[in-house]
Amino acid sequence: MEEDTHHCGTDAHQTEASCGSGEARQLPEWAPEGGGEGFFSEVRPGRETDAVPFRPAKKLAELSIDEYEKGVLEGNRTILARAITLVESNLPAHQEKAAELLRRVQGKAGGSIRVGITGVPGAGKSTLIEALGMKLCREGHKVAVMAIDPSSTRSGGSVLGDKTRMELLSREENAFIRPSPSGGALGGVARKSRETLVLCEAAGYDIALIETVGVGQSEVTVRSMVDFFLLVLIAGAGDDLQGIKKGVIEIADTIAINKADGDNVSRARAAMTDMNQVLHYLQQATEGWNSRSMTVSARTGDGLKELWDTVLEFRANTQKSGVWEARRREQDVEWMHSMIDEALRNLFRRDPTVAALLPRLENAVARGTLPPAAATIELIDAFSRSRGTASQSR
Ligand SMILES: Nc1nc2c(ncn2[C@@H]2O[C@H](COP(=O)(O)OP(=O)(O)OP(=O)(O)O)[C@@H](O)[C@H]2O)c(=O)[nH]1
Ligand SMILES: [Mg+2]
Repeated sequence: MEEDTHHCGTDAHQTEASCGSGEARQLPEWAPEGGGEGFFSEVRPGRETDAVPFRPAKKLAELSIDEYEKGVLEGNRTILARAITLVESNLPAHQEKAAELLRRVQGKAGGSIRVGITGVPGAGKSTLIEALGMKLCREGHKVAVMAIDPSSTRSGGSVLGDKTRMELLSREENAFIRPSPSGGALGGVARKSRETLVLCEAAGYDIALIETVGVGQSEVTVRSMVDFFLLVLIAGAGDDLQGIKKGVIEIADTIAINKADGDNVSRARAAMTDMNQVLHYLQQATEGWNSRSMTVSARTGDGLKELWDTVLEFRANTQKSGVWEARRREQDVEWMHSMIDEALRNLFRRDPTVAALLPRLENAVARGTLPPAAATIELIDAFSRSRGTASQSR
């Protein structure tokens, strides 16, 4: 083709060296000496061509709120996933749209059993969620799986929500897996997760399984958004409490001793007995419910039926006593307060007067020339004045 010869290098010098059929080929510098004609590789000059035009990835058309609402309520997984992305976005325009969407679908939410699952890394939470999730899907449920992992911002990706660890479930039509949002502070992650839960429920998911790691504060956050709280432990790792804080045991409605399979069964049973004794002396995590310990194997499926029966028994009991509903109302009020805190913090941080004043005051506090309390008062006053509501406190 004429085009081809024409394009063979823009540099005339190089073209001569390597393009003409009778010329000596220019071999790469690592070519073996004496490789001769039989040596396959050669250096060719780059060539410009428009044969394969560069196509930027197609941007998804933005959906209207009506489209989001309809898609979510119809249980459209693609739109649900995009709605969650909207909720997770930190852009003010997205946040406004997300808030409107949530307002519209909120009435359709609330219909799931919300189960929080915590435990030390490697206890088998994800494996348990996969096994339990598959069982529940087979029984006709729609299962949403979420993860709350505040550390994911640091590691650059969610560990807990790792889909590769839930291979079967991620291919299951009635399951929806969403990794942890990477929202910075736990407060931000928690808000996004609560809103994701609302969207999943509005999309028809009747069971929500929320995984979190049992170290730090995240388990308390998860407790504040679920009905039933499960702690997953394993036997035989030396100290049976495995670095789990006593506080986590105190808020667990059930403790599953996982990996009760193979030659680990008797150790798991012994750990279960120990835990039952511990639980006996603790206050009830949920009013009217005696927390219990049981052995399970996420690998073989042993004990999973008993575990889910316990969740159902818990729901029946607490719904009858009113504790279930009361807890949800409390959680909503708590959620409102945390949203107020977040909104106020954002207003304060984004206020131009505060932003202008802050570096100087921070500096003065750091040098020790201004007490922190005085700096705070000055900032809050400046903030109040700038919002047109001058503080009357002084
Ligand atoms: N023998 C046996 N191994 C299990 C069982 N459940 C999980 N495992 C194994 O334990 C390891 C950790 O399991 P995961 O499900 O990833 O544990 P995790 O608690 O989700 O871990 P993190 O998400 O890292 O906190 C994997 O190698 C699993 O195959 C079980 O019931 N029996
Ligand atoms: Mg996991």
